[in-house]
Amino acid sequence: MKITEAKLVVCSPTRNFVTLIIYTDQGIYGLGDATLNGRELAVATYLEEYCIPCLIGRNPFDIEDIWQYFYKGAYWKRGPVTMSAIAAIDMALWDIKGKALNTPVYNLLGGKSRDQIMVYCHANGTDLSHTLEVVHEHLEMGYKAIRVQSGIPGIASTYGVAAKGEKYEPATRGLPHESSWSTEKYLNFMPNLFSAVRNKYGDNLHLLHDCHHRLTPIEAARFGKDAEPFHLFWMEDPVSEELQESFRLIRNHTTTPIAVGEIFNSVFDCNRLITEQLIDYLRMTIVHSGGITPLQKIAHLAEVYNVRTGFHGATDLSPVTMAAALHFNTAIHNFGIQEHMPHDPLVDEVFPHDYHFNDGFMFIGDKPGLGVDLDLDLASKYPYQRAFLPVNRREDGTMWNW
Ligand code: KDG
Ligand code: MG
Repeated sequence: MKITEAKLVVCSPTRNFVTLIIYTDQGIYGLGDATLNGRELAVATYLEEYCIPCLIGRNPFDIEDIWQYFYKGAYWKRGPVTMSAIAAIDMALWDIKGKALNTPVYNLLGGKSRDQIMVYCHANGTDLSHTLEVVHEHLEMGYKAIRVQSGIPGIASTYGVAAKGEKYEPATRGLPHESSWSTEKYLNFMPNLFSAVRNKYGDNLHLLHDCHHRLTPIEAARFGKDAEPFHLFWMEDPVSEELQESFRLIRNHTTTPIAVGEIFNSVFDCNRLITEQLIDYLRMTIVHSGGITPLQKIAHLAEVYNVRTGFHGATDLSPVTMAAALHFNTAIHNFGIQEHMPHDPLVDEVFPHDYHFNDGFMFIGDKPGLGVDLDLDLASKYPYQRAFLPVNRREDGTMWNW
């Protein structure tokens, strides 16, 4: 089998997605997600200019060699743009291989370790009582695990919270929105929120929270200690994660489990976190980490150190990534949980897929390959529109992590 052509589809059915389609001489094609929120065209150009010409004529079954060709062979290793581009190629090749062998991708990754994938959803409220209402709505939908984010008294806007009645979406059209931040107000408020959720809904619900990179290590240690009575499933991204040893300090102070990694793109972002057992859940995602091929190696390393997966699954990852993640989660032993932020129904129409949600779990179908397609006609009706993630400043105006 030979790769004959590859093309990119950049579309915006409510939000931007970049999709790579690789075609072969046997009529089989594969899909890969290349979406990097707020930087979509950088990845599209990288693929178009530097990767696609080198793919033509290659045997799509040579997944490992093709991966190394684009990783080692580029000389300029790592980084989210490069790794998202390689991920798209890698996903598409696994899709092709599954279709060619007439089997779902999970069978190529070791077979089924489980039949259902526990997911967590987002309950975002403008204030404490609104958040409690939204938690209730999600419990009614059957979710067993819920991430709670809330507006904080005294801060105009914060991560993860939309205006009342609106759906939260990280990127917005126009120039970047500026939000403001107070660590003090946040740290004082959050334990009240967790306490209110536990008082109202009891102990069985898995409760999660995303600090979104905003604390220092000692502040994160306080956060984790204050959260201990409410036994969170995890605290996510407590600190900015460039410095892996930060997590040792947090770890030394608290038993609240730690999840990190949605902005990682290589094993070298998390090797110490894993081998020194400084975290509990790895949040890397297939699209931003170079694809299924390297993540399989990372997950196997993590298994040795009792670190489980909890892959990123926000709306900026397309249904192609969700399908790939569900195959992956089905196969690996050390699966923990999968994030589920449902796509707009239009996105599901543009990307028809073979997975579904029911009563707190996701189920992958048994179509060959990844089991996801792209409706090219429909996609062409929604052209790319530039959008940005917000930026964040402390109350005195200092730039801070968003
Ligand atoms: O594009 C950025 C979002 O995907 C990210 O902010 C979402 O933190 C996030 C999460 O946990 O889903
Ligand atoms: Mg997050």
